[in-house]
Amino acid sequence: MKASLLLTAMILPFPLLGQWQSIGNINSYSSPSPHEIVIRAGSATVSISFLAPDVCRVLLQHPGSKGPDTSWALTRMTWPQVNATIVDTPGELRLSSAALTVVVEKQPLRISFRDPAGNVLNRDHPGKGMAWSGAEVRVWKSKPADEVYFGFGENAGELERSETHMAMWNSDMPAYSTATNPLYVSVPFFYGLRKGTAYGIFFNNTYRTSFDMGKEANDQYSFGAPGGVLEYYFFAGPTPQNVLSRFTELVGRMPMPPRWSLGYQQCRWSYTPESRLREIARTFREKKIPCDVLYLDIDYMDGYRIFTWNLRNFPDPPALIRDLGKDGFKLAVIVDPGIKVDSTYAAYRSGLAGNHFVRTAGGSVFYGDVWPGRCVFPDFASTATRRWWGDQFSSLASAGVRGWWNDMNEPSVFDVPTKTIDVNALHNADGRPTTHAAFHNVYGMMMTLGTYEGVIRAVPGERPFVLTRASFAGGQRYSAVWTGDNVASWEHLRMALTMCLNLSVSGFPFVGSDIGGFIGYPGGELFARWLQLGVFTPLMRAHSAINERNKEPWEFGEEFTEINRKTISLRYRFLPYVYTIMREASVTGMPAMRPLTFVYPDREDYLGDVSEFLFGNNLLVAPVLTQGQTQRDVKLPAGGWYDFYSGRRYSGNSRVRVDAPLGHLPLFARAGAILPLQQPVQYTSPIDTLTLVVFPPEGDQETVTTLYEDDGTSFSYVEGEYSERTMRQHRAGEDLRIVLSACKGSYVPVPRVMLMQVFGMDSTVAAVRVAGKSLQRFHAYGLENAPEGWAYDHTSGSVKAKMTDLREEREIILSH
Ligand code: MIG
Repeated sequence: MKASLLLTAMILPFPLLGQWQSIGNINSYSSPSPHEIVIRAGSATVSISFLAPDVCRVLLQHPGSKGPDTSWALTRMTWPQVNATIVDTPGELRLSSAALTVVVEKQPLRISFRDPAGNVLNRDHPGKGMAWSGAEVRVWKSKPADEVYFGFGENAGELERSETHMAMWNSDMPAYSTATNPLYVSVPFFYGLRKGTAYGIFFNNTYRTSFDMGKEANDQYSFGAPGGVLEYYFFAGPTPQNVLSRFTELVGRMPMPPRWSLGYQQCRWSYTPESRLREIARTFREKKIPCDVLYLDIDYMDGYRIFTWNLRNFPDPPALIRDLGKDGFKLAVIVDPGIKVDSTYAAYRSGLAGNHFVRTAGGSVFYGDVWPGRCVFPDFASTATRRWWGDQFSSLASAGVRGWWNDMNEPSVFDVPTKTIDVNALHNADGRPTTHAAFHNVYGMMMTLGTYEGVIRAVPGERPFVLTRASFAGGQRYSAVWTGDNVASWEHLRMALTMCLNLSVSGFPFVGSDIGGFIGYPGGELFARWLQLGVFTPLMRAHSAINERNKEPWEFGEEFTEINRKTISLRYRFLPYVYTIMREASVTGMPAMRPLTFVYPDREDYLGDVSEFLFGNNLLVAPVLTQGQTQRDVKLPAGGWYDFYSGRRYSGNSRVRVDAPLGHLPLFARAGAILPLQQPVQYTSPIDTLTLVVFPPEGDQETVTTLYEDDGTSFSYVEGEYSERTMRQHRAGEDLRIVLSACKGSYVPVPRVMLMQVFGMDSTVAAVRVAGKSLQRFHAYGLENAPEGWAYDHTSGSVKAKMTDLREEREIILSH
């Protein structure tokens, strides 16, 4: 008994409860505007306000809090006035919008959120509620037994997080495991899900926040931080998609990445000297394995001095990059934050002269060891420093570098016991001195901001591609994320998928893992399977640690080379779809990779199994994640589904077993979808053949799919220079009617052929009419050489139609 009590005390994530001061009774309140109440309760002040009918902000200020933080995460600061009413009764205050009622009990102050029907969505724990202890803040919430949680940014464990404890503190954790926490990226945001209804909470605090989701006691959960204010945003849902839409409205969404960054990317630590890099480039082209991006890791630099070249190994970078460019490659290089202490090194000198480095509490420059030896660290909290940092990119950019890999930006420091900058060190933060304890979690994100803006200045008019290891809520505004130093194991393949999904539902759509594993050797089978998953992770990049055997896609023997070529080619065929999905993410916040739980919150069986997921709304991906497996089970959601390759139709809400031999990635298209694909290419080049693979809808439903295109590199899409069309389809009896809308936007793709492949139609189709005119009918083999026409292809059981792609609206009818 005694021993177990002691144990409980030891594992409590906070000092004993007695030291916490829970918020007490309400003394008075005011209402500075109709959608806001400000409550005095003892020495504390609580502000509750609506940003939107379904978004509510709660802010606690207590005697120990130092006022609101600089808000690093938020982008949207002004929201329209929300119609709300305030009702004051002896026992409680109610603040209601059309979508949400906040009930504040007065004695003591406890908050609950209710839907318009009065159902409680979330409530403070009656015994504790909001509390503080010195500078620490925490809130305890009631946890219904059937409520589950997901989100929380980068996490290698299960998607569902109830009964776990998590901290957020960006950390360099090579060879992490499912239990390693924290990792590189912090997103203090989560979903609560109960009986199919979701709400979301964003804890807007950059300190080392912690989340106890019912581990401490199973009737409650809590979140808090050792400093800063208790400020959180409550999103009423009721779907996870509603929650994510509002969360990303608050913290921002991803701008469109350059199209080439959605091609295959090849990295290793390190391709050096330049002859090795050229050999890699040549091998891709010789072996006809598509690839867009090659990387240089830390060894391209002169003694790890950021923004320099080792001119012995890379004597003429512009010439090298020009040659790579002729073969269709872009070059990305790594940059670390640590600047080598060296009075002959320009970046060190100018950074010191401009006072751009982090200082200790005592006011001297903070030093720490990283790759270059003794280093100083740019203070990314200050605008002037981010500008100085960004300006350093001009020479790399003018040499032709186009990808910016931001590593070690937790930041990772080798020789300090805490492995990072001292928490008492000071960031200037534009004249509002901020401790590293407060800034740590946003250090990486602000580095990516400095990088992103600097690169835009250096290469005006082009979208930057920035890739980062560390980031924070909202970091998707500036950078893609990869999941750090993983291991070549089957378990890590599964972890890669979970981590990408966790990041995706936490606001980061542009994610990927080191394909094949960073540490260790995967062998052919694991590499091939990992690459297959990579087709449907937006960032498709293979990487390897130093001193590992070569792991390029051709390094596993001829049989695997063939499989890997086919896999990477599949990604390129899917690019129009992938690009459209990224556009959707940038406009709506919906990620490319969607756990089934996120889309079907009422299906409890999806919660514990993320081995299949949606890529966009119309494609179900069921990768093989287990050694030796050549078949797998798939739990198809409701509606109809088609095997993407064979066109075989499956009824939804079913469990099917499908073949998945080594070279095969099981994919299912949603009935009603039109998947836009393109011709095979060696690197992202304009679409000359647009293929629309049509999977007819169920019954007499009308369905809509979108195709989005733009020039792929500039910002002119923001001004409307894009091409967007909807593709509707609808069965009329046995017949099928497809309507391609006129293209919206001013971007005009190159003239091209459009191929349609329509599954789910029988061979008795007698005519295909396009805009009222009958197409000529061919035998399947005859269609190849005809400029227009149609055929029934008995081999694939599909109707194939060929025509010129036009920007006008067109109706296409398949009739019997
Ligand atoms: O301390 O630059 O996660 O991708 O290859 C290791 C060398 C530093 C860690 C990155 C990894 C990169 C490596 N870096």
